[in-house]
Amino acid sequence: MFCYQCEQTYRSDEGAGCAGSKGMCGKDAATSDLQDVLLHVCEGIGQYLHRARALGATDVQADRFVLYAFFTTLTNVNFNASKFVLLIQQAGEIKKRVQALYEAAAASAGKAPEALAGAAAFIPAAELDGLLTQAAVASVKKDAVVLGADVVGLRSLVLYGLKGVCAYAHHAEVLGEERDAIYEAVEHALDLLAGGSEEIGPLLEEALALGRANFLAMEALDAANTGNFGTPEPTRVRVTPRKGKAVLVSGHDMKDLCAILEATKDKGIDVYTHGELLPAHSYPKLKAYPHLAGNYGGAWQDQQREFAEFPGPIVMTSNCLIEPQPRYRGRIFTAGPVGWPGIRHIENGDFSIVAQAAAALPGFAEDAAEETVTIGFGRDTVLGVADKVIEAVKAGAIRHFFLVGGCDGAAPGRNYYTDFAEHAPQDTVVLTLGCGKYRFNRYDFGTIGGLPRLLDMGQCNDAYSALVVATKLAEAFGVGVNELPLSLIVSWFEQKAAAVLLTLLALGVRNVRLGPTLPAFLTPALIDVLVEKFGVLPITDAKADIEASLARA
Ligand code: FS2
Ligand code: SF4
Repeated sequence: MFCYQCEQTYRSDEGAGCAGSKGMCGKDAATSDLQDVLLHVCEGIGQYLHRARALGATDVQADRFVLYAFFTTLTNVNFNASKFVLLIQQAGEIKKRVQALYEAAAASAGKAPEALAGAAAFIPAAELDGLLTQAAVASVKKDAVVLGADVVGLRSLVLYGLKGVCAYAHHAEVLGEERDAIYEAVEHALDLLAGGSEEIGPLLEEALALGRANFLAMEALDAANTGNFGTPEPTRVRVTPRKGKAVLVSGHDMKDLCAILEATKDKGIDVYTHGELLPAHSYPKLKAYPHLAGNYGGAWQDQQREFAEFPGPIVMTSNCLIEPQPRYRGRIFTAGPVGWPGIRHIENGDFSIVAQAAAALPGFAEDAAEETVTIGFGRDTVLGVADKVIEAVKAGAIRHFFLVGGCDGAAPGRNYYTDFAEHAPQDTVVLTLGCGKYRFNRYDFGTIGGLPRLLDMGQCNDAYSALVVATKLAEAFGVGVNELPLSLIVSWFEQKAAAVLLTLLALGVRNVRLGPTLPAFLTPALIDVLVEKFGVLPITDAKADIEASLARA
């Protein structure tokens, strides 16, 4: 195995990357290799889909499969080797289908179809051993000696950005929102990766194209969430448990959460959100369920302790899953793209088994003293008070906005984000999103100009909401987004964050402070490009970065 797609990848003086028998996340070598093979077959699917589309033929089922397949390979999603064997066989069948689609489209157009090599011509073995032998052709490092580290690093940025796009687009798709332009961009990127592109320029262009596609994916997900569950509104959420039977739901998937609320309705069972599902409490149709009781625990990296202590079943609907521990292995379930060997997986959105498990487990014996956090400051809420905000900025009451958002993780350097939010001066507003907020969202930040100083905008994909707000405020002030008194302090961990970073770069947002460490797949030369061409700034010290941000404004 070789994998360096996330922030916690193994690092040493000799270089970075998880290799050997297991990655830092717990992904074993066979699973990692099978994920590479699955992505390789999907690249072949993309080669045919890309050409078929140029001839007016599409296969939306194949596009949807690619989104799902890519999602399963994100960090902390699916660790189940046998699932990947099945997905690879499915991908092989879909590849045959889209090859026929392309050849028929070419025949109708009176053209001879191209005889495609590489991933398109790859035939996956039928058995596990054969697939593992084949995995070498699919490794991200396979052409490293010939291509050089910069090209391999940039190809990796494209691949990982594509994973993020696919994950967000899949979340939107299951809620009924699809964009043909996203499928077109995904097919284009797959074809480029399959073609073994060796040029820095086109690869950089592709990374930016994926950034634009990711903006569309986040917009589609925003439309999916608000269309199905209403517009987020400011909401106080209980973060301490109350007496009674309980289910805990983690991940990002609002559709699964809604199905769990339905499955447990009127049964005397409370539903708690965990991690990136905290924003669910601000959606009117979800908060209307009286048994959506509160939020439990913090960000994903603390789950082994928190899940062990939770007195009911747990459902993991997307990343980030860590190896389930014996104390809760028997009462954790996976759904959607998530999987772990031996852990029960919910198919087809039927969560009745979860309700049964909750009824059989003890639940919380007593009410804990009530504590709350306030969330729900999405684009509509913030823009609803835009006049107040503009006035406060013009009057000098609000000096600056800091968006401190992104992923959390276990790396010690992540205290930077706590320090940053804590030390942001009183005349500044802190916007936040993603699971990184758990580092500071229980602190009392007070108010400013009648507004809370900490505004929680939602999940990591609600970077869309933040971009809409920034664009509208820039219009109101008659300046560009880069001229606003706004600094972005982004913490990355996995591939969705890589996609969000590409979106910021594609939209021309400069001076994004990125940490806690820079991606291991980016070489010093590629980092120079990000710094010089796009104004990306590696984080340093929280107080120094605050001062530098304010001095720039
Ligand atoms: Fe957090 Fe993990 Fe949201 Fe990332 S729960 S790091 O996948 O997507 O952010
Ligand atoms: Fe290592 Fe991250 Fe890959 Fe897991 S996902 S194997 S921790 S680089």
